[in-house]
Order: sequence, then structure tokens, then C-alpha cells
Amino acid sequence: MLNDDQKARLRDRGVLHLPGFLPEAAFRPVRERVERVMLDEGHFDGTDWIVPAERPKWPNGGFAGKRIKKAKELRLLDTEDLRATIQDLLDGEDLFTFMDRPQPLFTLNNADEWFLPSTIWHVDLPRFAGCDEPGYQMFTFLAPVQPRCGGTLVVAGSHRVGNPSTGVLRSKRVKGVLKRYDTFADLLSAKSKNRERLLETSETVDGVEVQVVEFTGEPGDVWLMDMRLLHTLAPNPSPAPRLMVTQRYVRESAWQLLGELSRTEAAA
Ligand SMILES: O=C(O)CCC(=O)C(=O)O
Ligand SMILES: [Fe+2]
Repeated sequence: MLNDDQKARLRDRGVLHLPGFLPEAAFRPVRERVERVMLDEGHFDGTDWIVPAERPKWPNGGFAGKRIKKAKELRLLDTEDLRATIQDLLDGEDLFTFMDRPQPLFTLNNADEWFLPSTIWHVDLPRFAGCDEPGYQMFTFLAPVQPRCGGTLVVAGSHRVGNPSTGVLRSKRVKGVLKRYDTFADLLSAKSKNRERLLETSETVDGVEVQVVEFTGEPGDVWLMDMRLLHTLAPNPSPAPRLMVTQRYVRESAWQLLGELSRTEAAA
């Protein structure tokens, strides 16, 4: 379980890094399975990663095939301790997941140089009025991810900006609302001159401090992210592939709202 200080930080910033949260017994078999598949598929020679002859260009370069996505070992990352920690944050409500096992987020070397993208920023869950803390997404690493080597990028604090007071906002409209603020207009525009400032400093938007944060870390580390947070896929200029894994945990009350939304949309 998280202590009160960790809970307060997570709720304030929308993200929290938990170094060494998962035991080796959870991540080692996954890493070993992935290495076996990658050896077979020509991405690994038993010691080093093999850089593909033709380098994909960001945002291409995702490469987890079926054998990796379906690997049963991925389930080991969905530990009881992790679920209990998230459930404790969500008032003990039952948790629902979109997928039956955690999802690999693998990217090959796909850029010369790292940059802060202006595109693909999104939220994975619609924002429902009155539904704070709809769920948490966990991210972990199968190999170390250093700064500027493809780790997921998020805007800390963005979960508290632009929430609807009535109804629901889907990802595209969340971005539309956020873009009314200069900070987000700059971040989401390729043309703005000094958008990279958000990597160095925070800015106050509607009373909330926001800043770009990069998920970096070691195998066993976990990042928790409020599912209202704006986030995107990062370029990977490193020769080593970026090997992260994620799982999304949605609380029962938000899961029901999602079900109602899809039924309404199907009927429309
Ligand atoms: O690949 C990434 O780093 C980002 C993926 C993403 O948007 C997600 O897992 O929800
Ligand atoms: Fe996402």
C-alpha cells in the first residue's frame, strides 16, 4: 500500500514513481521469454540487441508481435500487491482491465535524436463529470530505460485541468479544451517556438502546476498514472529497444460509465 504522503503526491501530480515495486520473480520470466522470442525473430543475438538494417521512423517502430503480446508470463506483472495498492487508492472498488494480461510497449531505435513530440498526445479514458480518479495505469520496464531513450511522456498535473462539469469528454475534446490554455496550445503545436520549456520548468494552468515528465527506470520499477493524464509515445534514439509494459486498471463505477457511453453511442 502507498503511505499518505505517496497518495497525496500521486493525487496532486497524477504520477508516482515506485522504484523496485515488483519482485524479480515478476519481471525476470517476462524478460527471459521476450529475449527468447527476440532471438528467434532476429532482434537479439544472445548478448546484444540487433539494430534493424532499415530503421523505422518515429512514430513507427513498435514491434511486439503476437508471440510477445500473448506471452503468459506477462500476467506475472499483474501482482496481487499491485492490484491491492491500486484498489486501496480507489476506495476498495473492484478493478476492471481492458486486456487479460499486461501489454508490451516496445519500440525499436526510430530517431536520430530525441525530441518532444507535438502529436499523439491523448488520454486513454474519456473524462466523465464527477468521476475523479477513474483508474490508474501502471507502467514498468523489462530493461533499463534511460532519459531520452523512448520512455513514455506525460504531462504531470494535466489530470486536474479541463475536466467537464457535466457530461463526458473524449480524448480529442479533452485536447480541444486543454488547447485553450497557452501552455497546452504550445505543447500540442509543432510550430510553437519554445515548447521544450515544459521539460525544464512547470507552468501554472488554471491553478494547477503542469510539467512534462518522462517515465524512466529499471526492471521492477513501477510508475502509476491517473488515467485522466495527457500522455504520448516518445522517440527512441538509443540502439537498444525500449522495453516497457503497461496495464490499465479502471474502477467499477468508471467501468459502468464507459459501458453506458458505448451503449448510448451504439444506439445513436
Ligand atoms: O508507448 C508508449 O510509451 C505510450 C503508450 C500509451 O499511450 C499507453 O500505454 O497508454
Ligand atoms: Fe495511452
